[in-house]
Amino acid sequence: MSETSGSSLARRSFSRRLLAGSAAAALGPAVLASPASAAAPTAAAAAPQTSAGVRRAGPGGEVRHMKLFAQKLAGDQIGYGLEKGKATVPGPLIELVEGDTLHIEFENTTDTTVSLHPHGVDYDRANDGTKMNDSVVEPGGKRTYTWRTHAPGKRKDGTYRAGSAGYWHYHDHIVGTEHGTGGIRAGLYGPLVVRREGDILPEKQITIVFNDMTINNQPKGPDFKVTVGDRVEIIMITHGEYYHTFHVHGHRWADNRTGLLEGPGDPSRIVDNKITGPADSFGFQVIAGEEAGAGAWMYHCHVQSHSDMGMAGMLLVAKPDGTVPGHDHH
Ligand SMILES: [Cu+2]
Repeated sequence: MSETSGSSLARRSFSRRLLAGSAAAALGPAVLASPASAAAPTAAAAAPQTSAGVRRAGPGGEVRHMKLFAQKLAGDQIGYGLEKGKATVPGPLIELVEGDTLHIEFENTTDTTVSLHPHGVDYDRANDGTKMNDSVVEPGGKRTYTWRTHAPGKRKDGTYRAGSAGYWHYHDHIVGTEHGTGGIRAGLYGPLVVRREGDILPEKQITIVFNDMTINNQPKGPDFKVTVGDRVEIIMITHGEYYHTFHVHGHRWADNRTGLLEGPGDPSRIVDNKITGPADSFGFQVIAGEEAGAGAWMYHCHVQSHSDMGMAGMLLVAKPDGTVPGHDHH
């Protein structure tokens, strides 16, 4: 798909995800592939279709199971993967709907102690993924981590309790230091999306992680290819030592939970640039090329010295025939 040089690792994972073609394939292979019961509908499959063809998240409440492996990769990197030998940086996209429970059968195939610590979802001490709470995994070891989620509601005292929905992430919390500083630096991180029933589902998904001065642990930002008119979800996560700003050309989004407006009176601010610091995460959906048309649209950190040092890549919005106007294919 893209013609840039650099590590092919993350690009391969994106190619697999994006070129799989169908929306179902692009939607959280980790979770949707393995519901508790084979007969149980997945969130995507259960999604009712509106007249406009927009698919929405079905009800939560599923008990889901998945396997996750930690694995050494080339160049001192370490990644999470759904299968042995298939780890990627970032790790696989995990998607849930509020009310879902996820059991993750985690196996550490590396020669160092690793863990899995999530943001945003509910977990108890045994599932914290920290040394302090004795929930890390020795080399060769296995452990099942359980994450729970809940819908918003009212507490008994009448105050409002937030739901779990959001653009979150997971990462190691033990490699290098008890904060997982070495693990995160090596690539042990990935995206986690929790939807609310009724949320609009995307057709294509892209994960962009600013990790120190890299994007997805690549010195130059990877390119992502979509087709004009695709409903594209960008999941943006930051890790490491620095603050960045995320900017994408030709597209804008609402600075709220979903990145989408809920109606003409929605007061959410529309942005095309957002400051982001370590462990921040946000996401949004755009219609690829809706105003800008097909073309090579840059995304980058807008701290000038950072973009100059390589923190930039392309959102390649192809015409239906697959060509990207103005894009050099060498
Ligand atoms: Cu930056």
